[in-house]
Amino acid sequence: MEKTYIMIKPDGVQRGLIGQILQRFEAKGLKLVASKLMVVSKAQAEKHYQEHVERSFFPELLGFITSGPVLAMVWEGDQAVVTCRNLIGKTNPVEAAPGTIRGDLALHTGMNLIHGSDSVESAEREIAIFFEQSEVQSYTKAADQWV
Ligand code: DAT
Ligand code: MG
Repeated sequence: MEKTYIMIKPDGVQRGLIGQILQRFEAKGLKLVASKLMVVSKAQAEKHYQEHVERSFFPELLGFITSGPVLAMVWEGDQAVVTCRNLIGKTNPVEAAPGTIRGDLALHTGMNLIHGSDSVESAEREIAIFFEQSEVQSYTKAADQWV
């Protein structure tokens, strides 16, 4: 089953949006298989955002993502990567469709509430930055057959 790395960023934690964001993933029928509230280290942030190292906003991005606790998670399901990206919406909340997390709850690119892996390869890489294998659960949900 496909897994994806999802992270509620410091703005989402500070704004008290954890509950309503998680509700959207649960309601969709995805399965939570790992989660922890943690402060991202500079080394983890640099690895996680390595594709953006040359961008002008990189220092700001590192400062932001390490500025307070995040909720790091792994969600599992059929096509979990693209499904979660669709729930999250476009990077710039101005362009994110209503009904998406960023479209409904965010205003600015720099404070867009949540991260979701952009491919299966990215998901595997990102999950390994934030979780030990033993922290990722494998279990059956009775409702899975109804989703
Ligand atoms: P996404 O988070 O949708 O995968 P991304 O990988 O292109 O988007 O960028 C990672 C994060 O970097 C993004 O969520 C917010 C920040 N970011 C992207 N483009 C930016 C820009 N032009 N100015 C400031 N921050 C930006
Ligand atoms: Mg990205």
